[in-house]
Amino acid sequence: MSSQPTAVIHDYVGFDTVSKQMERKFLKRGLNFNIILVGESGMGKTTLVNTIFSGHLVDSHGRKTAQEPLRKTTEIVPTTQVIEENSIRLRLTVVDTPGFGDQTNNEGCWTPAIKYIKDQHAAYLERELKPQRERSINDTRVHACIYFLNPGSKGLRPIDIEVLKRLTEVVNVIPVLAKADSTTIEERIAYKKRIKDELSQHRIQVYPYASEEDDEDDITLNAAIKELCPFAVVGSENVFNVDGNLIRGRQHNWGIINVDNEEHCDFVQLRNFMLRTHLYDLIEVTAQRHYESFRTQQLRQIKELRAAQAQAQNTGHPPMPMQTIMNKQQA
Ligand SMILES: Nc1nc2c(ncn2[C@@H]2O[C@H](COP(=O)(O)OP(=O)(O)OP(=O)(O)O)[C@@H](O)[C@H]2O)c(=O)[nH]1
Ligand SMILES: [Mg+2]
Repeated sequence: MSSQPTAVIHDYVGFDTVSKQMERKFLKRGLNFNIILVGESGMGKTTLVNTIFSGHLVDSHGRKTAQEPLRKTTEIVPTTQVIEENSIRLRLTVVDTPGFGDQTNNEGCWTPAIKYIKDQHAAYLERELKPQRERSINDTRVHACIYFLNPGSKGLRPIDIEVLKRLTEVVNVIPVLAKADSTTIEERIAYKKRIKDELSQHRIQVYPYASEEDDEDDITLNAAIKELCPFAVVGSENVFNVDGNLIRGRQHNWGIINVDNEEHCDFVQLRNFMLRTHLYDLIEVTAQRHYESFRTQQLRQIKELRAAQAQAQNTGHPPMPMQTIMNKQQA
């Protein structure tokens, strides 16, 4: 069989406008970006939510002012804000979770966070499998998980290893060194190195992952991110007036640590990494790696259950509705 010759078109066709078309679709639809915060109790998760949203949430946590002490988080709390930049709409949701680690038995402390992540995958799959699919599904899948490490610990504790192993199977995990203002520069450097070594020793793969599609720029950028990891973060809801400039920070005996100063901590680098340089990749990797593996597993189980049902039907039992099958799998 002879192969078809490939015609070469020399005239300008204009398909390069596709990027403009895609941009217009994006503008219309907007983006959903969802982050979950997980880690030991008292490590500053709720404070970081308030730092990200610039202290607008004081009231939603039952407090009148940022000076009142924060309560321990006892349930999953998603907070959403729509941000618009150059007519691109970003629906940013940050999910706060109850902390763990202060009980003698922390068995299953990861369950609420993992369940939340899987529930969002299941909700997405359910809508995808509807006979009449929606044109665009409201994406509540979790695109990034910020995992808080205790600066007072010598490195990864057994509980961190256990939780991180489970989380990295279902979501893009970004580890952070919590309350970094309680460490000296030397301690931070040593801590970061130890965490990197231990992550590799325990084969815990945190985000970003190397991809065959990476070009030189991606490789350089990801190497810089890997170097910073775990990001040393400081959260604060307090604003100080320093020489006429309002800064968000924490007061110490020796001065004020400025949350937004890249020389004081990595908060700005973390925000830029998630919302500026890797926003789209985090969304894409969630869909292609984490959601895809959830979807494959679920569909395989549905197929197996269906087969078992067909067999049961032969013995006179009615078929089980799809929703019941999916609920059974989630349980
Ligand atoms: N020094 C320092 N203290 C912090 C930082 N972030 C939060 N804190 C303080 O740590 C305490 C606990 O903060 P939370 O934000 O409630 O901690 P959490 O992780 O949400 O705790 P749970 O809700 O119990 O899981 C509060 O007194 C905060 O002001 C930080 O970056 N540095
Ligand atoms: Mg909290």
